[in-house]
Amino acid sequence: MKKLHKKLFYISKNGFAIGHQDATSYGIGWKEVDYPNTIKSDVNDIVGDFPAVYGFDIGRIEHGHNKNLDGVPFETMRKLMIDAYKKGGVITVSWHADNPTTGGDSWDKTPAVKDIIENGKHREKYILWLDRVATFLKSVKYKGKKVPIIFRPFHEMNGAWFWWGDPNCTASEYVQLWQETVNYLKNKHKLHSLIYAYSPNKLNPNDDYMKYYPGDNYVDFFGIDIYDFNNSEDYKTSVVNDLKIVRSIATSKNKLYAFTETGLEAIPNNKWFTDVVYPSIENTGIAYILFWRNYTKKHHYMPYKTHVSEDDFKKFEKFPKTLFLKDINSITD
Ligand code: BMA
Repeated sequence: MKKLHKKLFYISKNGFAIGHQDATSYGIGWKEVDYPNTIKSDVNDIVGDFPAVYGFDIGRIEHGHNKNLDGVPFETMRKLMIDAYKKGGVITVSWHADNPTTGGDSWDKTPAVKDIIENGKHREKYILWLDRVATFLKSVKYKGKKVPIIFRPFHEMNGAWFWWGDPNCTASEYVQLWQETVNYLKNKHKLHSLIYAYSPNKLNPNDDYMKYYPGDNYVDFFGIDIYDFNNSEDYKTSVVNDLKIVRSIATSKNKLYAFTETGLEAIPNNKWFTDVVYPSIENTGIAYILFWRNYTKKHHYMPYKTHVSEDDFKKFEKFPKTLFLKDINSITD
């Protein structure tokens, strides 16, 4: 974990690592199972290098299912995490947990946080869920040691779309859930290979970035999620403003920070990476930027071969601060 922290620090001094959610699990027109003995990624198919940061989501691990909410088998996920780590990549994990009160998904807004914190009526169930999370994360090992992971649970809590978001729980319930989760994973499971990342969504005018902050002893890393909803001017303004806030808070606490989720769905603007993203993040000091998943031709956030943004992404890759897998290997060697 200290090594990962150091690595992220060096990365942030040289530029920012480029990340992709489910980069090697699937892409447009392919799945990992179709390539049993090779590691494939849409990014690599375009620029001849892999992402430096690998996002995975463990939603449904809580039930002991063998596939996550997007159909990725946990066996595959573990294999891909270890492979990425072995090659010098950074692993980050989000958790789109189902609603423990109703059995619905993460987007089921029925209040549930109050039911799973201490003395809540579904507390036991939540403890079992955490046991399953811990068992899986502990099983991700390379050369006998646990792979360090940036763990980003209960993200975008200032938005209204998840059961752990505002107004579906109070800030103090949220803080309690976070603290109890961290304590349980550390004390009961001796899981010390996680860097805990706090990542609200884009700040609306009256939002306070710190409203749900669980405290310096419970958060190691800061982030923010901002998407471009086909309004690049708004996006740029938010990215610059919000990352300034994240930077000043993180720096004052001596912690690192990243742009933990972003994207423009289907990337119809063929200059988006070079004209919109790069200038907005160039001087922010982030350790990485993570683009969301490539699921279908309508729902993807990285280009793929033949996509209109392919050339723009190639230019983006050549920019001095964009760091891919080969770049971060040379930094840390
Ligand atoms: C969302 C969408 C969903 C997906 C979820 C978790 O942003 O991509 O389709 O299930 O993330 O990966």
